[in-house]
Amino acid sequence: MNVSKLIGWTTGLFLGISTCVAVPNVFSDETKPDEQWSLSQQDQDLISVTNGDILGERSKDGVWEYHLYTTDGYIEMVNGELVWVFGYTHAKGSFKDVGEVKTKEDVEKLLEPVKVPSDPVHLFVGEKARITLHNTGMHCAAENSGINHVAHTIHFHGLDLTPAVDGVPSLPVDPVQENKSFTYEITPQYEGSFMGHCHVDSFNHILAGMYFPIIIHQDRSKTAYGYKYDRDYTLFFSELSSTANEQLQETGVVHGLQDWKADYYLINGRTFTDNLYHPLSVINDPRSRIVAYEDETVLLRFMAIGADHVFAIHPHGYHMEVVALDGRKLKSSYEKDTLCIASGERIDVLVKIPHFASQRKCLSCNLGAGITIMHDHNLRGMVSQGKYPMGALTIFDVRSKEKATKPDAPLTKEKPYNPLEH
Ligand SMILES: [Cu+2]
Repeated sequence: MNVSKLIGWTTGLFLGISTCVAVPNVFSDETKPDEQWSLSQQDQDLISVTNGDILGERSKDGVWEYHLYTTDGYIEMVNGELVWVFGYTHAKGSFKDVGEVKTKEDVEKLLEPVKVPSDPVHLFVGEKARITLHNTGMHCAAENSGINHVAHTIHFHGLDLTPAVDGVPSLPVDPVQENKSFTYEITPQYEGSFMGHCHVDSFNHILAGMYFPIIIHQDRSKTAYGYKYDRDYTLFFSELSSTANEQLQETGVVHGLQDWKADYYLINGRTFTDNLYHPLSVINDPRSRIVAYEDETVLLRFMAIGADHVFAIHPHGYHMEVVALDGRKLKSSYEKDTLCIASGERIDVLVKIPHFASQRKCLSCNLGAGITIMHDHNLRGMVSQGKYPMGALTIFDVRSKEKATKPDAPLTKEKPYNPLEH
C-alpha cells in the first residue's frame, strides 16, 4: 500500500475508530470505501498510531527506512512575511529515496517544501531504522554567502545512542557534506517523545530551522507510557529570528550573535493572529488545533527549542496531568495548569475532557462554546514582530460526540464558527 494514498482519508478513518459512532457521508468527499476495505489490520493500526503522519518505508528485512534531505526555502508567516529558513524535508508524499538532488529544480520537483519544524519521524521500540541524511546544499542563499556548502548532521536528541550514530560532527563520524549522504542505523530502546536536530554550528543551524519531532511508539496501540489516549497532538514550541536568518542567507554570518533575538514565537512553525480565519494561523493548522470530543483523553506531546526563551504553557479551562518528562514515564504523575518548557525539553501531558466541555464558554477569550485557548504565559512569547497577540497560542476545540463534525475543518469566512452547531 502506498503510504501517501493512505493520508487523504486518514482523518475519516481515525474519527470513525475513535468516536465509535457511525458517521455516514460526513467524509464523502474524501473517503474511498473500496480502498479503505482493502487495508490490512496492520496498516490500519499504523495509521491510527501515527495520527495520519507519513511513515517511512519498511524494507524486506523489516527495517524502517527514512530518507531526509536538507535544503533551504521560505515559510510564510501570518503577516505575509516570507522568512528564509533551512532544514530537513523529504520526498513528495513519502520518505522514499528520490535519487540525485543537486539543483533548485531537483528540489522543487522531487521534495516537499521545507517546513519548520520538519515532519515527525515515527519509530517503534525494538524495530531497527535506517535514517539516511542527504545534504542537497542551499539553493536560495546569496552566491557568496558562507552558508553555502555547509555540512549537516542529525543528532537524535534524547535517544541513548553510541556517538557514531548520534550526529555530533567528527565524534567520530564526519558531518554530511554537500551532495553526500550518511545512514544512521538505530534501534530505539524506549518509547517516548524525542527530537532530531542538526549538530553542526548548532546555534545557527538549529535556530534557522533544523529540527523535527521523533516519536517512538511502544507498539501499534494508542497508548503512551502505559496510558491510553484517544487523540494525540505534538506541539513544537520554537523561536525564529527572521533578521538572523536573512543575515545567514546574505552573508553566512549573524552579526552580534550575543544579541540574537527571536521575532517570531511559534507552535509547529506558526503564530496565532487575531484574525481567527487566517489560514496560516496556528489555530487553523489541523496538527496544532486541539480538536477533541467530550469524555476523551488527549495526549499532548510538548517540545521546545530556541535560544533562551522558556515557554510557560497555560491552557484555559483545563489542568494537565504531566505523565512523562524527556521521554521517560514519571513514577507518579502530577497536575499543572502552567507548565514551563525550555529548549531541548519534551513534556507529555494528558488532558481529560469533561462531559460538559463542548458547552462551556471560556469567559476570558469568549471564542465560542467548546473553544478555549492555550498560550505562552511568558508573554514575550505572545509577541511576534512587535505585535500582540501574535505568538504561541492555540485552541482546544471540544465537540459533542452526538453531533460529530469534521475535526480538522479550518475556520473560514464562508463558514464562520457557529457554536450552536456543536
Ligand atoms: Cu546543519
